[in-house]
Amino acid sequence: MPIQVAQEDRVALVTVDRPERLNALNTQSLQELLATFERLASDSSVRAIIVTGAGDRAFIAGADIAEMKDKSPSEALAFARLGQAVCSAIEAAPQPVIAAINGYALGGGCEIALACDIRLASETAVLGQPEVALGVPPGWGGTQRLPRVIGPGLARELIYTGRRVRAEEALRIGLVNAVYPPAELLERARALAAEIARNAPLAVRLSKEAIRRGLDVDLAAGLALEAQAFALAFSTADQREGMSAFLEKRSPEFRGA
Ligand code: CO8
Repeated sequence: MPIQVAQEDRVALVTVDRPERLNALNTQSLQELLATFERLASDSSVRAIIVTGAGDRAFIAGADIAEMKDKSPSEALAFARLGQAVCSAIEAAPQPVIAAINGYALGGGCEIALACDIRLASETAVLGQPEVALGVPPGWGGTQRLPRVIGPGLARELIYTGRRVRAEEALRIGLVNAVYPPAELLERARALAAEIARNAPLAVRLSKEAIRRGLDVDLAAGLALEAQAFALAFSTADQREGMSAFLEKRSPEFRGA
């Protein structure tokens, strides 16, 4: 199975496991990834998700070029839509998703990382959108999410040149949040996921949704979304628990309700 899922406490670890292809995604692995995120979305025991790649060389080296090469335009459209559906499922997952980028994150691999809420990289990570060197534009959201993450000027440069970016530069331009030695990456991702998992899950979920939907609308509409999310939280037991615990000087016990 190209996609492995393990759960420890309240954190799910999703591993793309095709190391002999540097974890490049073919149709089967995309379908499994989509099914995995659909399942995790409705699993309230999961409070945060980490995505990483098997082995020590690659996060995901992109779409599987061998499978893609002979596609007709209509087959390519279906393949683009499948990859986009995976990215949208990651982006819309109720739980925050952390990309632990343990090596190459190129093309579709960079696009999967861009769909995640938070990107952490190992010192060996290499990111980029090399599609134009293969005769195609990005197809799984790179033209849309990269400008939203690093700004349109740099995104244009990276997409038009196909230039690869190493971890330190990725950190400088805001493409990743932090860089760690390879041996520490997963441990750091787990610690971050655990920190998120300690908070009220519905409040985290409402925050994620307000940020995601707010990025696609103007400020006034975004603020209206935020006010609605804030009000909605006041219908939860966790709001009462969180505020009571503060006033009673104790740790809250959130139930996700
Ligand atoms: N697809 C298929 N196989 C791959 C891929 C890939 N993306 N990447 C690596 N592999 C395979 C290699 O072919 C090789 O196989 P073999 O051992 O049989 O020769 C094996 O993995 C190991 O790779 P290398 O020998 O090339 O390892 P190197 O260390 O020399 O190089 C690189 C590592 C730099 C990562 C190199 O493998 C590389 O450039 N890979 C391709 C990266 C790339 O261009 N990715 C973007 C692909 S396009 C894309 O993702 C578009 C997504 C949107 C699609 C839209 C739908 C139509």
